[in-house]
Amino acid sequence: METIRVVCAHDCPDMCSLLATVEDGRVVRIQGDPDQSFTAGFACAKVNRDMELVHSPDRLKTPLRRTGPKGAGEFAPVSWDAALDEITARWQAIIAESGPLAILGYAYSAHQGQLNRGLLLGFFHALGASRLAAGTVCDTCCEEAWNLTVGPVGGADPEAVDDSDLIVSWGADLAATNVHFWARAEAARRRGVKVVVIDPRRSRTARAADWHLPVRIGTDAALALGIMHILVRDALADRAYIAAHTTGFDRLEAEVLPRFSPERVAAITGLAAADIEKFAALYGAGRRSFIRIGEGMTRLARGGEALRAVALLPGVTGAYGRRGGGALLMTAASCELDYAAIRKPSGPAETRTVNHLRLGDALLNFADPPIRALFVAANNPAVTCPEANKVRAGLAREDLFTVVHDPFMTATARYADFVLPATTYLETADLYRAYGTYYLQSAPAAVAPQGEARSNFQVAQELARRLGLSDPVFREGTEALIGRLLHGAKTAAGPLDPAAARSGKPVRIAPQGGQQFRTPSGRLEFYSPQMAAMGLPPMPDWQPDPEEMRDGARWPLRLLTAPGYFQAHTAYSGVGFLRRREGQPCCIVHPDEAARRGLADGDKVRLYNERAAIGLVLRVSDEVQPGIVLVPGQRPDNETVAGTVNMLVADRYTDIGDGAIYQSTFLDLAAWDDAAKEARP
Ligand SMILES: Nc1nc2c(c(=O)[nH]1)N[C@H]1C(S)=C(S)[C@@H](COP(=O)(O)OP(=O)(O)OC[C@H]3O[C@@H](n4cnc5c(=O)[nH]c(N)nc54)[C@H](O)[C@@H]3O)O[C@H]1N2
Ligand SMILES: Nc1nc2c(c(=O)[nH]1)N[C@H]1C(S)=C(S)[C@@H](COP(=O)(O)OP(=O)(O)OC[C@H]3O[C@@H](n4cnc5c(=O)[nH]c(N)nc54)[C@H](O)[C@@H]3O)O[C@H]1N2
Ligand code: SF4
Ligand SMILES: [Mo]
Repeated sequence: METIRVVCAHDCPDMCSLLATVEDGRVVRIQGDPDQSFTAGFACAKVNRDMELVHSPDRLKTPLRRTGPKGAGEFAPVSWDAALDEITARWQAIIAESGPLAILGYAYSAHQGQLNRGLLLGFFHALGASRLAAGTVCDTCCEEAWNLTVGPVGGADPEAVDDSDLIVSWGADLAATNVHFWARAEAARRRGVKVVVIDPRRSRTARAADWHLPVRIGTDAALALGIMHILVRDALADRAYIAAHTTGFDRLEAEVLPRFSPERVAAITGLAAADIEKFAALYGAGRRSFIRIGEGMTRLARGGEALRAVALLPGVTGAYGRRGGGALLMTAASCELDYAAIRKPSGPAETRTVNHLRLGDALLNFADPPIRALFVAANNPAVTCPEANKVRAGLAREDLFTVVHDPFMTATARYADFVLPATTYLETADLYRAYGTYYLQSAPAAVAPQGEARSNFQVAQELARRLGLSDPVFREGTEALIGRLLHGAKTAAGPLDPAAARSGKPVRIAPQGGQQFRTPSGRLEFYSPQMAAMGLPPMPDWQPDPEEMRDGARWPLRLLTAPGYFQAHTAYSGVGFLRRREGQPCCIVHPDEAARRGLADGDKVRLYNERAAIGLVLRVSDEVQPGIVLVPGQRPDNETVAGTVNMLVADRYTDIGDGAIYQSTFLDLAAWDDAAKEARP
């Protein structure tokens, strides 16, 4: 028996340090590493089961070549050499006829290691293929809005929450998605610090908090501006901090805030004016109030504006200047590795880009040249991408040559011409830096690749070799490539010591002192000249969105989407225990909405709009308010009654960052009709 120090590579802000116990080449136990102070002692409920993910009977064992129609999931095993030779021969023929832009590499974040995530991107960069504008399904809206407000720099250190005097979880279900931060927040509560949750639904986090403000979906900008209105009115704004560290507050104060009286904000947000007053007083009294900003409020048409307004609040009270105060969206921007060495080894500076969330559109509508070859890794767009039916129509194109690299036979892989078995992170070595905490750590593989699985890293190098790409990064080993990443590396804690980074132990890289601002002015920007130049409103405001108003008039319910507790997208669907713990894929409505339709808890229901109809099991609960249907997680079709939630979602962009607008989806609900099984409107 051996214990190996590893790092959790799932897409999660915590980046836990883990101990893997290995016996006879098998992972038999996963625990939190007690030597890392933030994630100390425990892994989450999902990763505690990762031995079952690594050794799942559902793992792909060999490469597969399609034998049936696209999407049917009929395949026969082939050798790696045969698969890679045929893939590269097809690509060479496509490049000869249509150029490299006819190829799209669609690789994302399921392996958070810098090499396993980055080198596939580097391969497609060097090839000059159409380039993925990645992450628009996830965080580009919130990230860009933060960058335009605070600058490309990490937020408050989550460990500083030990010094906070108020904790606000704004649009984040911390008990599900950020469990180690939540553990710290709970410890603070035991010391008497108040925890407030601002979320349209009574999430697990909201239930455990001191106070839950059930804000109406998409109205956070109005709430934040209303709080600022009261802070100004009651002389709770820190004028010295505003003068020294911010720009444009005078204009916001004169031109925007007067319109956000508590009464108007109450009408917009659905909160009581008295509660808005009470929260503003609490926030204004806090010297070190910590806002953990989630992505929830940004997954809708005007999400960028919402994030900007919330991220400006700690500038009004000066909380940004004090340890334990401020706001945390992400931390990654403060860890400056030489990412380009891996992700952009060579290749044209500019090529055609494909927005991650518009894969369906790219596959169906791009011309000159059309996308003729698609390579998907660490991503399951047939389920997780908006307009999932458009994605599938694109994947079903007979003239599209598709390769999917994944540890499991996913809904996307079923459409592939070749499926390649991928390792999981426990079978790979890599260098990690967190995006929700200030840590960096290298880690070895815990066990050898299972079956014939190969890592993203290895596949990138083998494809590059076969295509004659000569960049050294496609020949070097992990140690050499980690050296490239660390070259000149800077962190919020100063220059990075390469020996520490390679030691396999967690390295803390947290900033000291107050929040830094990396905007063009070097200040927190209430008024953003950059945004004015981009044709965007330079100051946050709140207005109804015309398309949402139109769809809201047509359909009685609005979609609320939130991460599953025992699932993260589809990444754990290979673990039977977690599937059962998450329960049958469901949607949740308020008792009034169920009664109005004569529906009861446990009924199979049809969720539909002009785009599609899907089938889920109904749960009835007042954790959501009337007018909302909550669909937790993105469960694949083989688990649902029919279809998957993103079939209902449009591929429109958010106001900032071209992100996904899951929650600008409007729909209705009816009893499921077994006779009409198909997922059609
Ligand atoms: N309706 C709705 N849709 C959403 C969201 C939402 O809130 N609501 N959230 C969005 C967000 S935040 C995100 S990030 C996306 C996530 O969307 P995806 O990136 O598609 O996420 P997963 O479903 O987890 O797919 C990851 C795949 O990678 C595979 N995998 C795991 N490890 C490796 C590896 O090392 N190598 C390779 N090659 N494959 C690996 C897994 O088996 C899995 O099939 O979904 C988005 N979609
Ligand atoms: N267990 C689990 N953990 C995960 C994931 C997962 O799927 N499952 N996904 C991982 C990934 S890829 C990511 S990007 C992160 C995602 O992390 P986040 O997107 O920050 O997810 P949550 O923390 O659940 O925040 C979403 C919350 O926002 C609320 N919300 C929705 N709309 C609004 C609104 O208009 N206003 C306000 N105030 N709140 C709103 C939802 O009800 C929900 O509780 O989590 C990561 N961790
Ligand atoms: S909390 Fe996040 S980082 Fe930690 S073990 Fe779970 S998924 Fe991994
Ligand atoms: Mo994400």
